[in-house]
Amino acid sequence: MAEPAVKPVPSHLADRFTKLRESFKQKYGTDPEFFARAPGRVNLIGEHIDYCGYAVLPMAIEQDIVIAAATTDDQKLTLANVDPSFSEFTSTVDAFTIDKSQPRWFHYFLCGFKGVVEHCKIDKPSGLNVMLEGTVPKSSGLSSSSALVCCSGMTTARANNCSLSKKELAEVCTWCERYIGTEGGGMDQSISFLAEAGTAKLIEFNPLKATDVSLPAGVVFVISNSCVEANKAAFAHYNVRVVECRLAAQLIAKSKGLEWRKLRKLGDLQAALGVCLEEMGVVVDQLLHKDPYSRDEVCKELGVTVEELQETSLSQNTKDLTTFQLHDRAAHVNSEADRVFKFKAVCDEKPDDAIVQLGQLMNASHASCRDLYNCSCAELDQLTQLCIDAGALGSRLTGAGFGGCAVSLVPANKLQDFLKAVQSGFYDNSPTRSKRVAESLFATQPGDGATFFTL
Ligand code: ADP
Ligand code: NG1
Ligand code: MG
Repeated sequence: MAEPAVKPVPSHLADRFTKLRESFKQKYGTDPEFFARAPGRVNLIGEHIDYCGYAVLPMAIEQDIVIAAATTDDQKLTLANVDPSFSEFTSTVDAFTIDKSQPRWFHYFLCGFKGVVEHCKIDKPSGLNVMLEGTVPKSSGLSSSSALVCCSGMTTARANNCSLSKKELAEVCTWCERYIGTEGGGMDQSISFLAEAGTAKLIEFNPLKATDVSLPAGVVFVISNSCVEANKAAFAHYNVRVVECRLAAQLIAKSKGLEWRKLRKLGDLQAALGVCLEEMGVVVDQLLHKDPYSRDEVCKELGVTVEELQETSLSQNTKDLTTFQLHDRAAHVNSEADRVFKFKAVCDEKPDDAIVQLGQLMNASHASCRDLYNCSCAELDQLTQLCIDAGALGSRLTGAGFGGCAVSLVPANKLQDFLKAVQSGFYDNSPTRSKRVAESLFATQPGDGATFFTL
């Protein structure tokens, strides 16, 4: 597979890139050598299952992170942001730390930088002057963090003349974003690199594979932001879910006589058991109880001490957890994985009621995220219901949740009425939300993946 394409700046982005180039020049006194662009994404279906090894179905959005960069020969990294609320960071290329306990914007850049330097075994990384601009709403489930990490990774590769394919970059950026502390599954980085304009993608993992999914005609996907921010690295909620899924897999593996320590994903457990998703649902119901598990019970079932449990299964910010919800998390993952394949099948086969079926799958996904995965919030539940009342065929939270955006499937001929109703129902009556309505409520098309732009 090819490296990210190098293209001239397209005419519709000319003004934006001219401004970015001027900001760069003002700060550093030279022109940038190149621009890198990595998009955010909206996940249409398949939430919180990538880290369990299951396929997901996202598309890239127009909003992105763009970096103007130039190499330097002084081994210095200078990271500046056009948004003055993100203060400048400087360091030498080999003397920085990524502080998981206090994630700052430049730590995401450093994740991508460190990942590529390690992967390509670059002895003496080139110094870099960077000016960054982002349009992905932050901490809103549209993956601003991964767009930033991906943009940094590709910038670092190019600055050091390392040729990495889009797939390699996706894989490197998946593991290196974990330096910030979140144990993500790879959906965001994969779609940021592998997206193509005009098509959503089924993303499968291990091995990484992206397959076109052609969406039915006559409908549009609309994003609406609940305006509740949820920073995934600053709080443990995200990793708690990852760990609960891991323990669910390990407890089932143990009771089935499998080597449980090696099994870390529900998808791998399913493969080891050689059962289909439906049968896997039965296994989950039979072997896990609905009440939360105490840490002592988990240790007893696995036959380990608390210290061993921390070592084998928990992460830094989840090591002190004392209760785990296992049944409901595994039940969500299992049913959500199934909905992804159903969604893809409806898109491929396009039955007469395709759009109605897609809407129903999205609604079921939201209900499962809300009731089994507990990753919605009151504002998102209100917003998705309002979207349905305003004419959407389906509406669900997108991304990690706990706040952030909903995605709704809307008949194209009802789009204007839909936007009006959601604006008046959710945004107009709140001064903070109404200020942000333009960037918070918009229709979106499947966008292109990461590219370099030349001056
Ligand atoms: P998301 O759902 O958007 O990926 P995360 O909580 O994972 O949310 O990441 C959000 C963090 O990414 C922000 O707190 C900030 O540190 C960083 N970030 C995102 N966009 C930008 C930007 N334009 N400039 C600087 N940092 C950004
Ligand atoms: P967001 O909400 O964009 O940070 C996160 C994860 C994904 C995936 C989704 C939930 C990272 C980088 N991203 O996305 O891998 O698990 O939540 O489906 O951890
Ligand atoms: Mg993120």
